[in-house]
Amino acid sequence: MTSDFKPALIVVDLQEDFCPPSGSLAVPGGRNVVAPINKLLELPFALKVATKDWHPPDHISFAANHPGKQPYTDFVTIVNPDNATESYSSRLWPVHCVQGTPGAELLPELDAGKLDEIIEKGTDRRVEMYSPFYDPFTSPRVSDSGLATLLRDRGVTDVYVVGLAGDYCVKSCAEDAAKEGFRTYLIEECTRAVDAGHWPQCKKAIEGSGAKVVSVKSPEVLRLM
Ligand code: VGL
Ligand code: ZN
Repeated sequence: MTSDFKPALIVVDLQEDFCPPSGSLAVPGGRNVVAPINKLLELPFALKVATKDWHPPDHISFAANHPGKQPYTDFVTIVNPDNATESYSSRLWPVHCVQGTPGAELLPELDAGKLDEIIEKGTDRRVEMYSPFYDPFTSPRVSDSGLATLLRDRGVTDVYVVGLAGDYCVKSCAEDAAKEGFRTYLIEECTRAVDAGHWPQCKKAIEGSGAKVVSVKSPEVLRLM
């Protein structure tokens, strides 16, 4: 492979709580992405990273931490703890991926022995963080996982994104990777959405950020074989 092509694979949040049969925030068909992702892990990526949603029990995104609010239906306004003029509205979720619990484990059928790094995200109780890079605030940023620095330090040029959930963390990962200047590909067969009906709209937003949504049979993937 030429030096102007150093591909990284980012496997987003392939954790028990995002999968049937017992995940608290199970994404329909979530487990079906493991087999094609294990095939990708055989390919000569320069760097293979998995991310884990890794929340403290009092995380702001859990409906249970907001009396009277219901998961999937209610939203809260999240204010930047360091700059009250910045805020965003964010969906509330069932309790999921609490640090150290079985639901936060990577799926056992994932070929985790092939991973080079595991990045934890969503660790600051005060902010939602779908992106494995950083939270949505900018001045100042509240939480940064160090992923952009890791990719740059390793000389990565191209980022391939897969995992769960397509319409939340995978989408944010692809958008931020493109924003950080990496050629970015989201491999469509290797993700599933929380709301499958919103996926076409999500794809447009992802492509609008400069990332490409591709198939496992696309030239962008085949060039790795
Ligand atoms: C995710 C909702 C809440 C994800 C994480 O990994 O897509 N979605 N936390
Ligand atoms: Zn989460």
